[in-house]
Amino acid sequence: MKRVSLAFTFALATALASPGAHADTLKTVKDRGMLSCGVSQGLPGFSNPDDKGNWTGLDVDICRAVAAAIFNDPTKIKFVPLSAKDRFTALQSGEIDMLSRNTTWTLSRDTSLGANFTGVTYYDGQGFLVKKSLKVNSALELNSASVCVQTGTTTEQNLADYFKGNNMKYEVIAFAGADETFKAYESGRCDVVTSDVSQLYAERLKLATPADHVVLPEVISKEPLGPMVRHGDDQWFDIVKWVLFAMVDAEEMGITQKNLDEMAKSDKPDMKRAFGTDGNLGEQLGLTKDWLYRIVKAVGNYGEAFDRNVGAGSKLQIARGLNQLWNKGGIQYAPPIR
Ligand SMILES: N[C@@H](CCC(=O)N[C@@H](CS)C(=O)NCC(=O)O)C(=O)O
Repeated sequence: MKRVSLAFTFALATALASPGAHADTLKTVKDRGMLSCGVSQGLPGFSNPDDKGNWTGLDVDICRAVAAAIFNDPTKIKFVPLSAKDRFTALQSGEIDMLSRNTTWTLSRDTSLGANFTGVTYYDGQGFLVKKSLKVNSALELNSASVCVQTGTTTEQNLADYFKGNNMKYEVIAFAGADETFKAYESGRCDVVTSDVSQLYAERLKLATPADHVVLPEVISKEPLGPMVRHGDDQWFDIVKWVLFAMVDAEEMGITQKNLDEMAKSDKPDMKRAFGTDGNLGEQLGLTKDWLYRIVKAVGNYGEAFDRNVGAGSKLQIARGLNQLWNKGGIQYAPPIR
């Protein structure tokens, strides 16, 4: 079954990723007057709608930053909620201009899906969530456990690798959506649920008594999460890539949503380049000279977006950890704006 769907995906990717199929995405987006951005179906901290349909989250802010850079208006977006399984076809078919949905960058996704990852918005890894009452302290104590997992994810594959690699038996109980997966776990259909650690923290908040559940210490994989665009449009690839870099570089340069107007008056050469008061770097991307100003005004720098959505200023309370800047002990690093 799995093989059939992979072959099908590959054929579809090849058919749709033909050069020129969606070559001028920037023009398409401008003509439409709106960015179409693929997100999750609801994951607090990353992409989550409230009861009025307003989306917030770190992944959502990446979409908003791209819209701000193009339209100087972060609301010119149509959010398209996608399951793990459907996310890539939506990108391939042109239904969305970019995917910003807690998606792990892997070799096969970079190649056979006909897509490009534009960077890493969140360095994650896979973990396990169990009920405290189970009295398990380590994933290595999970031999013979039943495990709830979402289909169409790297999670499913890592789970198999981890149990095989540690000579442990397990029973998989797989679901297409996150809600079903976590409801099944909560109702006791499985002993443990596995997913990217950030998503475990997010989903735990939705459980009846979050404090009854604990994330085990093992992180069993690398899950670099980032936005994706289609192959075949280098300008669009550059735009989505540099919007994230602008957010990371802005943090490194000390440019914040609050001090933006002050910083924009700076005489320093790197500030003048970033704000477009010297040179035309934004225009080289197909945007405007004030592209970085627009981005930071709309969503803040990377650290601000992180804190507000998943970090210290959010309900998730996730530590910066690996997602701290490279010169502050983490691995977030953006090439220079010059
Ligand atoms: N990062 C992994 C997992 C992504 C994933 O879909 N995780 C689930 C686990 S919570 C999720 O986000 N579901 C939300 C949804 O289906 O809307 C991948 O790219 O395959």
